[in-house]
Amino acid sequence: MSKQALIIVDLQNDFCPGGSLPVPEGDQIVPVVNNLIKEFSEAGFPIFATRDWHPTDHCSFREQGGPWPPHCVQNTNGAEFHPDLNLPEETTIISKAITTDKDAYSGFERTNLESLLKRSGVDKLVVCGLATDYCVKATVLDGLKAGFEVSVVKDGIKGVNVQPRDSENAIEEMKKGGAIFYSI
Ligand code: VGL
Ligand code: ZN
Repeated sequence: MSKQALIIVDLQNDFCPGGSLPVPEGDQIVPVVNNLIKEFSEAGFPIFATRDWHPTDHCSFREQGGPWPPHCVQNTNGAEFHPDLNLPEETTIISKAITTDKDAYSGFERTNLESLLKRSGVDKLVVCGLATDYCVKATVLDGLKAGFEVSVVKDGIKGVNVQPRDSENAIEEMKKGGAIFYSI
């Protein structure tokens, strides 16, 4: 039987309405993600939550010449997970883009996520979170490249849409890479 893991991508305050880099309606996925958490906890499957965890002078911030306003600065409220997210104590937290000089959209980029998953015998990932067109897309594509079967929960993701079709295009790209989309 396949062993699944739930990967919750960057469901942090700064990516929700009221945050510094808000994904429109980003907070609306929280109840869906909480249902997934319940399902995975009851099945005894592991849960991973990635987080953007930037230093104050991170290279992706505009002041440093990057594309984004400051967001998810280490140890600030904006970097906290959404307060209504019911993360169990056993959740493994994966911090990414933690140094000044490099950005990382994927939860696999310069983290130990792949080795943790493989060490625990996981072969299938269920992915949800923010943002569809950046960190969800990058994490899904890297998961496929690493050899995992990857499903994405359609009502458990939301996109930034800097350009109006960005999320749609990201979904197409993930599907082309082999990801399966479903709704709960
Ligand atoms: C993200 C923009 C900048 C994301 C992170 O989590 O999708 N987007 N940093
Ligand atoms: Zn970031």
